[in-house]
Amino acid sequence: MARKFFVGGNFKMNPATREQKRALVKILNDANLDPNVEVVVAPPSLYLISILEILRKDVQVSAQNCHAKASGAYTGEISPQQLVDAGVPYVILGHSERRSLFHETSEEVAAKTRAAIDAGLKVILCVGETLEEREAGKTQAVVQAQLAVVVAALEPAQWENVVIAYEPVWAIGTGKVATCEQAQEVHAATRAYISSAISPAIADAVRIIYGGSVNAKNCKETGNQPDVDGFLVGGASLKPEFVDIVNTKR
Ligand code: G2H
Repeated sequence: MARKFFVGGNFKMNPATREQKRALVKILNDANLDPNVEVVVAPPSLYLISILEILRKDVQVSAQNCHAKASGAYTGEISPQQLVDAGVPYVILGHSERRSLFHETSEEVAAKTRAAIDAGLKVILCVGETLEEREAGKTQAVVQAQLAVVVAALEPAQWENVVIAYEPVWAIGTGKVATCEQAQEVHAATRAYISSAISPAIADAVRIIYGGSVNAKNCKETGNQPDVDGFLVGGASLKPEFVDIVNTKR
């Protein structure tokens, strides 16, 4: 089954002003984007609704996080139900910055993933190893342990609403991109894991995208690997070169 190429832009806590936000949207609105690519941008929650209103309709919007509960006394949080009500189709969960800086455990990520999908969202689920773990030969064990908790939390059919983002922590925002061979190796092993843990059909259909210092120069080689189904882009999603990354396959 052909998997649709997926390119996400994770703006993180950027841009700094509403004027810069409008300029970013203008780049996308004016761009000639490959229609065969699913494009999703994830601005800070403050900008979700205003970006939805001005962004071209063939580019979707994602939140960068959500809570597992539908409502309640959780100061500072946003629920999956609120995102659905606002017309937001995607949420990024388990980003390494959430795991490390905000101490989110794999169990919390799995609970959020289940709650988000139950509420009607699609999830960009981030996994990845630290440099120390890679050097200890634990890359696949770490990635599979992060995924195993989600496998246990979801019904098999819910995986059609998940895009897995492999983001080696050592490559995030560091300029040290994984080689295309390193990315392909982890993506292929992850697909094999999904095949044995859930089913071959789900493994064949699920998109596994790469994230970590992706830019317009390094996207082609990695994007052409058989198990790389797209990218989650951070820093470069704030620049005009994001359009070139969306158009990797052209
Ligand atoms: C990894 C990535 C986007 P960057 O976090 O999720 O960011 O491309 O800046 O490494």
